[in-house]
Amino acid sequence: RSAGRLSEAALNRSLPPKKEQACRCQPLRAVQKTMAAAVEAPVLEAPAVDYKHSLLAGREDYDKMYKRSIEDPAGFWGDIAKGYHWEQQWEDDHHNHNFDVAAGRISTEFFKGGRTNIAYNCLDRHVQEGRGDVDCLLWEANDPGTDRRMTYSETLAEVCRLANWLRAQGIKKGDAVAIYMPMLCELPIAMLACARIGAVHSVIFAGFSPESIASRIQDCKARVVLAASAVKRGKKAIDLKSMVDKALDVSSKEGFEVKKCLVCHNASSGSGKEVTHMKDGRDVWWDTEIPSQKPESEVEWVHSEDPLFLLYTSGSTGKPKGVLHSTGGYMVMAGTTSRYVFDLQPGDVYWCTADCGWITGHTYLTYGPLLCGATNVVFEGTPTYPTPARSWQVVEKFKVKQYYTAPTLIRSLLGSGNEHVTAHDRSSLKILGTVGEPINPEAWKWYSEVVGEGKLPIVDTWWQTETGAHMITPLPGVFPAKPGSATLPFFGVAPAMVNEHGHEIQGPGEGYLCIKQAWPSTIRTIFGDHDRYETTYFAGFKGLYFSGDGCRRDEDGYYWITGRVDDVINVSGHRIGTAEVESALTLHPKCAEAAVVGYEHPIKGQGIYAYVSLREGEALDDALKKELVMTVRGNIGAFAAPDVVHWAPGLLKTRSGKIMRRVLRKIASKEESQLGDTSTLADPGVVDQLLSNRP
Ligand code: 6R9
Repeated sequence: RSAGRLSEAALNRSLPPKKEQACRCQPLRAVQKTMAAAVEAPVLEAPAVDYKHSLLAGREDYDKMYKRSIEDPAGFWGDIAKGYHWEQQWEDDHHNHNFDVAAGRISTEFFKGGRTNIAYNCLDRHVQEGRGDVDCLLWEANDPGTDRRMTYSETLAEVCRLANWLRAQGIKKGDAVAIYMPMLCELPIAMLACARIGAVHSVIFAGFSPESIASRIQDCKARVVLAASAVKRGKKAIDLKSMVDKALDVSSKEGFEVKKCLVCHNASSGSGKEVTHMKDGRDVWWDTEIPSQKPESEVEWVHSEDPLFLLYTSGSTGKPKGVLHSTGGYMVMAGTTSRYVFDLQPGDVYWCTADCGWITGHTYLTYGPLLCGATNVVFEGTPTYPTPARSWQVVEKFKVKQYYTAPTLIRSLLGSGNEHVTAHDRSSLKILGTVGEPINPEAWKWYSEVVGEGKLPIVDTWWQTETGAHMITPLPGVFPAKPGSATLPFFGVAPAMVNEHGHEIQGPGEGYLCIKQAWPSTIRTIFGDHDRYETTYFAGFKGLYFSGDGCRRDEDGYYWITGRVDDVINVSGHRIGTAEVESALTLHPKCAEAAVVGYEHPIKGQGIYAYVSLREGEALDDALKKELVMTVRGNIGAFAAPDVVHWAPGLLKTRSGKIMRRVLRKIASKEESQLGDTSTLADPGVVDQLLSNRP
């Protein structure tokens, strides 16, 4: 076995048999436990905030609109969609969906027959309406002191130049283009250029390893890669181009050739062009190719259901799934949620700290805010560099009005001293948002009291890569918040809370979180594997989309998300499939088998806990631990590196050979007094061994 990319064998081991029941859920009992813990935690009162939403007068407005959105989705979304430019009107019966596997192919259609272009709606529309001189992108480099402003007109011109270059490479509507870039203005520009010509972008977070890049490029067959030379994150300079080079070598050996790689030289990384390796005939520089292109380019009018992008995300089994979103519905829901949840209006300075490599950066950095004509902060660095005050320096500098971040950042800041926050003028802030994982009451409180001085609404937005846009979320000033609750469903979203038999629970209670009917930005398919799409999301509970999350609903109908109930762990708001980490670990020649679970981590939310059993005669010393961690970093990316490696002489299997993850989770979270029933274990003695050799 080479230390190469995930071998077929390794992948197959973790793939479910076809049509296996989708939900490898934790039993509701386990879910209820975590929920009980959440409920027992002191319930905080949210301060009454004085915020006037520009579109909704209050709860009654919301109730009325919500009711119509569920009863008449075609009419509701049709009216909203009129606010966007359509080159061709959609048909009268534009909205259809089937969420029931027994009734045939799972499908969702919105605005069928309509033709539009999301990049046109993000840029040209504003320029034509006289907002060309409004700032579109405000870029802040990793190191303070370097920044860049681009107006809507300038951004449009840059997008057109790149669109022309892509066309010159033979990229046409429907072709995939891979993007591996840090947070430079060129990243949203690259996404918009693809959208302009109808190409399907696949952004790969610039932290994934060459192996991960290679498998994504090959899965979507991207012939062109848009990349950057390097990036500095905090003090650390990272050579990104060499990662791409390795990925393209791997692909090439496996018979897939990328024809062109356009490389953006990132001067803020501190290194000159000469240190970047460029392969003759394949690699070209952005700054020699793009400036000479024409600043206008024809718009490709695409059908509403034509694909817009692919984004790979981890599931509970197998290799990452290429989540596919289509154009019209995604556009309307991205724009509408941005407009209502952030109350975004043209010219508002808005900052989302997410990277475009994840869904939040797609919907709430590139598309949603630009559809609203907002001024978007694009931040290259880490929000705690050079000091924990950086976020608030940037807020003060650009006069940010809406700030959207992840609980993990809030947790890391709250320990580093309030003076970092209070020393900076935050009077421009009007709305604070969070996303990515459940926010604990302590973090909520600090965000509200210290950052918001008790005066700002907090929007705790629950959604997923698959949902494309906010699903359950507060609307500022419209209904009262409860710290830790994502509150109520957005327009068009019909949640269902079900028990393990798929029966819907009415009123207050606890269960698995599903959605009953299609919303405009519903995931349309898993690229290249519609079967897996149906099995993963729709086969578990009849007629419902299953989110993979557990939730509780209180007497006011508010939803409290309790986290994943499948084998997906959420590390600093990043989804990681335990199966992927296990496959990577077993690539190490000394590792016989691995089982990975999540455990509570004070900053990251969840940490990665890896149990490994070794080949005959091997012992787990510090050097081997390091090698195992490096194997994961090399095969997936640094963010998936296990926090704990625990030597397991046996992996706690039942007599039928199933790993008892429930017990492994308990041991990882040091709750050995609550191991529960272990009588079905093939060798119950392993439990004691595991407890006695804790790392
Ligand atoms: C947008 C995004 C999705 C998973 C999701 C859930 C968790 C996201 C949350 C939240 C509690 C919130 N999650 N937002 N949990 N409260 N406000 O993060 O997409 O990367 O696909 O992750 O994240 O567990 O299922 P994605």
